[in-house]
Formats: sequence, C-alpha cells, structure tokens
Amino acid sequence: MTLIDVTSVGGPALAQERRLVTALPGPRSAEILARKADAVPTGVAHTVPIAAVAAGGGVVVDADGNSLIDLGSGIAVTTIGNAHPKVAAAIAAQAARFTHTCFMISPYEEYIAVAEALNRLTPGSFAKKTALFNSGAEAVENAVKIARKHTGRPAIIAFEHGYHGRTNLTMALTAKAMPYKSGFGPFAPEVYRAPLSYPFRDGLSGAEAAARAIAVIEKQVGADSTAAVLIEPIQGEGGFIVPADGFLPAIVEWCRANGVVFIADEVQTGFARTGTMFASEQFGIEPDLIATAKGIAGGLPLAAVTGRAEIMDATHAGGLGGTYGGNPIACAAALAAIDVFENDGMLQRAQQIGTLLHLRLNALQVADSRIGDVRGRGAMTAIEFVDPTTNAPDAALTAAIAKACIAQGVIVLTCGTFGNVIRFLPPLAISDDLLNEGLDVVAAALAAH
Ligand code: PLZ
Repeated sequence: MTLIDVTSVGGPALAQERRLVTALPGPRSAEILARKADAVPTGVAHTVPIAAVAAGGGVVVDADGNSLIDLGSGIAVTTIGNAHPKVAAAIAAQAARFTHTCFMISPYEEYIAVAEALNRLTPGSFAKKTALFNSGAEAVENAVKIARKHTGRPAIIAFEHGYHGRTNLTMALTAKAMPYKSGFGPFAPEVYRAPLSYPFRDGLSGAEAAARAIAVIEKQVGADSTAAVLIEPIQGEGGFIVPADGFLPAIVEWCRANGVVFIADEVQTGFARTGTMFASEQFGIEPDLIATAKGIAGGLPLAAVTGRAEIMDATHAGGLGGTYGGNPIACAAALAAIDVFENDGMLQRAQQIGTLLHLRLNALQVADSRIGDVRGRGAMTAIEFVDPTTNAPDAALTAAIAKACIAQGVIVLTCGTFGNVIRFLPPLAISDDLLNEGLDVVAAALAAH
C-alpha cells in the first residue's frame, strides 16, 4: 500500500499554506457573518470567525483570501481531505444519475454496497448487517432502538463524559449539560450513567474502573433491565479520554455474560482517525453494534449502524428507516471515501500523524507544566490544560490559547467536560510541514500566555 501524496489530494488546487491577508474576520467574511447574526439563531454558534469558500488538503480558505491551517477537519469529518477529488467525482456522477428514490420505496445498489463494505470493515468475523441514516445522533438512536427490540429490556447505560448527539434521546445519553442539554429537558427516560475510566484523573487500572462501573450498573439498574451499554471507545467531545487498558474488554465481557448489547459509538473515532479503521480494534473488542458517521462519506451526511446479524434482524419489517437514510449521493461519496481509506495509505498516515503529534506535544508538555496530559491515538490526539499545582482544569487558558491560534490562522478545537482540552483532528491529507507550522503556532500561543 502506498502512502498518499499529500500534495495531490484534498480538493481544489489550493496552495497548501497559512496565509493571512487580513485580521480575522476580514471585511467580506465580516459582512457574511453579520448576515448570519441576522438570519440564523444565536443557538447555532461558531468558533472560527470566517466565511469559508474553499477547503482541501490541510487548509480552509475564507472569503477574503485568508488560508487557515485546518487541525479540526470540521470535527473529524473530512478525514481524507476536504472535497477529495475521488469523492467529488463520485458525487457528480451520482447526482447526474439520480438524487433520491427513498431506499424504503425503491432500493438501489449504492446503499447495499456501503452496507457490504461496513459489514466487512467493522471488527468481528461474525455475520453482520448495516442500516444507514443521516447523522451520528440518528445512528445512535437507532442502535438503541435495535438493542431494545432485541433484548426486550428498557435501560441504556451511558458513561460520564460521553457525547452522543443533540436529539432528545441522545441529549439524555450525553453527559455534559452546557451547552448540549441546558434548558432542553425533559429528557428520554431509562438512561443511566456509569463512571468512566479516566486514567489522568482517577488513577484506576482498567480492571478497577470496570469493576466500579459494573457495580453501579448492577446496583442501580440491574442486568436484567439493561438493553445496552453504549460507549465511545475514546471519548470525543468529553475530552479525548483514552480508557485504561482492560477497561473496555471487561465491560464487553460483562455484557456478554448478561445478555446485554455492547454498542460502540465510533462516530468520532471511526474510519482511520485513530490509526486503525475503528478504535475498537486497538482495545481488542468486538462490539455487538457500532454506530458510525462523520468521516464515512468525505463530508456528506451519512451514518450507519452495523452489527451482529441476529441483533440487527430483531426489528420487524418497516421498524427502521427514514426518508433520506442512505441517500444515493451520500452513498456514492462513501464508496469513494472507503476506497481511499482502504487503498490510499490512510491508516499509515493516521499513525504517522499520531507519532508527529505525540512527539511535538510531549515536548511542549516537558517545557510547560500547565499541560497536564497528552493523550489520544493517531490523528485524534489532545492536550489537557491544568493548574500545575492542583491539577484543576484550566478552561480559561484553554480558551485563550484556542482563540490565539485561530487569530493566527490555525483552526483548533477545544473539548472536554471541563472545557480544558485542545484536540487535534487534522485531515490525513495535511502535509507534515503544515502540521508542524500549526503546532509552532500553538507553541507560540502557549509561550505568550
Ligand atoms: N457521537 C461520538 O462525536 C458528534 C458534535 C458537535 P451528529 N460530535 C460533534 C456539536 O457540538 O454538535 C458525535 C460524536 C459522537 C455522536 C455524535 C453526533 O453526531 O452527526 O452531530 O449527529
């Protein structure tokens, strides 16, 4: 397998450079953002003060001609590069053939081919089936529906620091109140929260953390009421928390022993992001059901639930679906993206980026004790900012650093229950030079604060 030529992928022939020709936002972006303020509700906020007009490789270009280094991939979506030429061509070809029939009315091969690819690529050598949806939240909701139907039980176990979406059920499943849940209740019932493994903050081994979680589940819910345990193998929005070794396998083992469906939410960790096609592989687990979205279709809205055929088939005919689920254009984009993931060296590139990120960020940590932790896998790696004397989360410093980076033309995202994590989710199409330049800007921001 050859490594990608990072200069030849990722959309329109954009100069792969950081280039600031105005302060951000420039006048044209400012004009568009003023229209946003008038036309779009406050609830739909944004963190980078630009209006994007093009993106590809490792950059996003704005309406004033500023070119920003992209270390966020639109929250882990444009993993193979924005407007990837193979994806763009597949979209154009499919759009010219047909744009929609509704898969529940007249099925088409593109959907079925995506299902076959996911059945093949997801961990576990057992027979699998896949249903397609539009968003990560919708995939998680459907995984819950399927698990409940299969088990005939009501309760769903989610975890501290978990994030699963913004619909009513997925708000209930999500841990963090602000900004995701505050004022939006009442929430769906029969959702219970178990403690996570958070090595930097709890100091527990994987086995200890799993025993603690299982005790909570058994005492407060009971296995015989539990349909599913739902967890991100690495918490995304919650702070890129990598569980201690052995935590996830112990939870899976408990699920198997108790007839509970284990659902992995790989919406953020999926599709080569962590250096394997799915993060579950790195923890040696085979989920019963896996929810995917984000990177799956190179930027088009598509999501999936893939899992054991006998669980997926528990639902009556007509019980699953939706007008747009598995839209043919999104499926054509996914088939092109999956081809790139499999054949253009994406796993190796994610691993290389992970090595580079860890090297640079570990060096920063050695020099600056406000970086309490460097963690993550592959191109999903983060730093947690703390007060060095108390280890208390430092959200103010985190926000200041992120803001300074953005002002200097580097798109970084924050995350974490305590808002004290900067996460790096670069497109795999970024060059080492551009990634290093982005990290230089982070280092400079840190030195200046
Ligand atoms: N599960 C693990 O990361 C989406 C949310 C951004 P949708 N994460 C980004 C925001 O503030 O809304 C996500 C995720 C995990 C589910 C979801 C939900 O995916 O496609 O946004 O619905």
